[in-house]
Amino acid sequence: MNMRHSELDPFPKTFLWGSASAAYQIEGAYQEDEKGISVWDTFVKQPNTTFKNTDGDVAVDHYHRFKEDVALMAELGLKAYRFSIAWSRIFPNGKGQANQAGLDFYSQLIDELLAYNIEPIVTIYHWDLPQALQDQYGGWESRQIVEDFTRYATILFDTFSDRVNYWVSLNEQNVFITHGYLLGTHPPGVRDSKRMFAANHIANLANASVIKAFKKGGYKGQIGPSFNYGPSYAFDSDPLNVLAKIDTEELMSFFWLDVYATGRYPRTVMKQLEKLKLAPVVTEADQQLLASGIPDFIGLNYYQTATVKASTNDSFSGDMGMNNSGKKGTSKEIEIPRVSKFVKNPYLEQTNWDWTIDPIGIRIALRTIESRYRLPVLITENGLGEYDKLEHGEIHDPYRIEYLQKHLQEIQAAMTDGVQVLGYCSWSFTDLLSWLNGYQKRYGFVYVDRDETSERTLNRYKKDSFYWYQKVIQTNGDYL
Ligand code: BGP
Repeated sequence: MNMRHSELDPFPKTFLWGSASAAYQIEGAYQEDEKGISVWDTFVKQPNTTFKNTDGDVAVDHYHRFKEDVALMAELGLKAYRFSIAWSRIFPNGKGQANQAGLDFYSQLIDELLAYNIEPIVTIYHWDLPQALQDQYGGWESRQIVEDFTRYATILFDTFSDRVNYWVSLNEQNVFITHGYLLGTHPPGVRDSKRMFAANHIANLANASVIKAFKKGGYKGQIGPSFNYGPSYAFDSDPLNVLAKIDTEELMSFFWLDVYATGRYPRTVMKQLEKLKLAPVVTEADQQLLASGIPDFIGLNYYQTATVKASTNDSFSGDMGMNNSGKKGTSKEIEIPRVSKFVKNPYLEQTNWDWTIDPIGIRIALRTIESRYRLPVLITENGLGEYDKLEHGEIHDPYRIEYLQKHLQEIQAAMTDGVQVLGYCSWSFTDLLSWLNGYQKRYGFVYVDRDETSERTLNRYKKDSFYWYQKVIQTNGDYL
């Protein structure tokens, strides 16, 4: 319902005001201290895979500057910080003997955070699979990975769960699987829908296996996957378009969320996949594993919504025509054959990368998760990627403040509605490497002086949004 600001419940005292990052996008030091090579280290070196061929070899050098970065987090007043662990720092070859230097790095980072009372939220997997496992058995296409991923996660639980209370199992399985195996825009660059659904099922098993191991091990704390969920709207009340909206959400969202939260695939999607001979092999033992890996919370990564019309087209081009250049209006219309065509929403603005800006969409996402699964939600990503300008040591980013403020107001409204939200991690804390969009698409509260062509000084500068979020946290959200 429509609520006035004065009618909103205050944020709970325990609300985790946070911000987020991922190892490959910030750390750099890609070959230091025995770190192994990941599939991203390899993929970005192939020409034309990323904007201006950018890579994360140095990224924003967080590996060497983490103390400076954590001090900035403390100055901002963060209550939580979500980061990911690079699997290939812990197991350079994906398995075998753990690398002490890798464990030490994250141990120091966790201690540094705790020294400032910042709650670490640890993502176990944010896309940087050890290349060795890709080479040995095809990574996510082999069931062997279930065991290796579980062993890797268990080492992390054993080493850090005395200090870590929140764990994210897989980050955006829907994104790394569809981009990696259908669109070919992420490693391993495959375009094959049958292989995609098979790899996706294995990733589901790995996710459930790690959650099961966490629960069985009796570790304290909570665990859940982070999922990139943007609700879909029907373009209008034409029943065909409303049906297209339902089909789109089942195929693009509930196909994952249902498995996480209930251990079962949505029947409607599976039936279609079986007809098309695209369904993964799901055994009785698989069903049991999925049912025994139900998370404590759903991690929500929310950026935008989609608006759809029905599609009558038969074939899929496999070309999403994404705008990775930051030139507004250059993305192509996406169409899922016989399901839906993605169209512009006349009510909503878009960013320079053609991402729709829709604060109410996050409330709709939260409400949907609550009514469908009744699980608490930890917002693990939300933010605005835009050009920022450093002038005389300052960065004025009122657009980012407006974006974050409106989304947080809708989150507060969703909580007032009855959704259980544990916390909010903006994307991102410092500027960082955007996987396919280089360094010019900036998300941080902290500007980092580097671009696609030069590492420059890598100095950090606080943006206006830094001071704004500082006030929001100081007042526990009253300032919103
Ligand atoms: C999510 C990823 C993040 C981050 C973010 C912004 O999908 O989990 O790692 O990159 O999106 O996306 P982009 O960098 O493409 O703008």
